[in-house]
Amino acid sequence: MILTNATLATMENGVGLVEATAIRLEGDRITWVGPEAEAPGDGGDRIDLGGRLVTPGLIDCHTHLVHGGDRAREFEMRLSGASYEEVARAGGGIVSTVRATRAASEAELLASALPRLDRMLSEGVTTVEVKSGYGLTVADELKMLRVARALERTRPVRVHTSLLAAHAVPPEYQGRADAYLDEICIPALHAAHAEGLVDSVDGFCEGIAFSPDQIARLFVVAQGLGLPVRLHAEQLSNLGGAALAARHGALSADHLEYLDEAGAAAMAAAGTVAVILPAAFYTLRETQLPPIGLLRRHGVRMAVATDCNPGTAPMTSLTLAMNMACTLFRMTPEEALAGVTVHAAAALGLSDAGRIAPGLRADLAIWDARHPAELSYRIGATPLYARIHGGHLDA
Ligand code: DI6
Ligand code: FE
Repeated sequence: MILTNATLATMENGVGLVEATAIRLEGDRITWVGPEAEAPGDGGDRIDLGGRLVTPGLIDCHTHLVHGGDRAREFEMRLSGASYEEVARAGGGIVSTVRATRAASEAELLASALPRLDRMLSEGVTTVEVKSGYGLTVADELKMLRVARALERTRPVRVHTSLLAAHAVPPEYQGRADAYLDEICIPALHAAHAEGLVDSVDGFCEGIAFSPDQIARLFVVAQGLGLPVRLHAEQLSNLGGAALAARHGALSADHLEYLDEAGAAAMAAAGTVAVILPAAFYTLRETQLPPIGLLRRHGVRMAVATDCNPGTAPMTSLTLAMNMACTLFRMTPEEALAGVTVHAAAALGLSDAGRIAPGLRADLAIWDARHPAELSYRIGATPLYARIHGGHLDA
């Protein structure tokens, strides 16, 4: 297939916008990119894009897409004044999704995740990260990861899985977080790894979840298995989670509203990507802004993701996350686009996606737009024209 008359955002050296270009795709790879006039004349379908913008397929690098139930009632509670921490301490929050997820079969979890995934694909997403973390038993964490893998067999999308057994201490281990780590998280990690279900290991480092020492214990086991780590850090308070993640060579540290200078410097030194999650900030009506200027100053790469989850981010729109990152956090539209392409790929440790260049995967989004700023600018309307995953144009 040869795409002609395209305006490319290659995401190489910044946005890298070039007009009147052509791209040749063979199998699941991009094999040639260059000026229209030099486009190879050999066979294949030629598709004239009429000057439309082409970006790498979007990458949503932080989601809790697979989960049981919903939390609309908790939304109402918070509207009448309860804080996220109060809801959690009252047995709601993450733990109520744990009940619903444990009660659901793999088939039920898959069926409830697919409509959410389809909404993401309809906005040009070609790779999605999916976390466990609502099972909190060995069997239920593995069940969630199997469903995440099944998504990839059911839809044209690449799935990266993260084991997030260290998401919350379940009621049966209340006050015994270390025992939960030893008896559930670490055995779940070994079992999931043995089944090939886990691409990276995540945790929630927070007063209502796990301490830095506990997360460090888990990370040592992950690294022993050769698995990369990432961390929900500095979301509600500063426990030094970002620096801890960086010390373990984490791919990413995520949320980061309460990140300080030492944390940013540690992330920069380790090459850890900052994953910015504006939907959770918005839903919790947080007022502490993530320190975007500090991250820029230290040269920390910033990704942007939906955090799609039933509690703090009931959102499937990655382009709305881009809009929020710009409007709420003052990221630029170019930073937002890098955040869902090249830097999101880095957050997942992927070197063959997130840019447009020969040799990379043929994952592309084609937009009814001429300029990248249009993707962040619109609210609730995504100008996707077509999506290409692994060289296949969606029907
Ligand atoms: N931080 C979040 O924003 C989500 N998980 C986390 O560690 C919230 C998950 C939930 O409330 O269900
Ligand atoms: Fe999250």
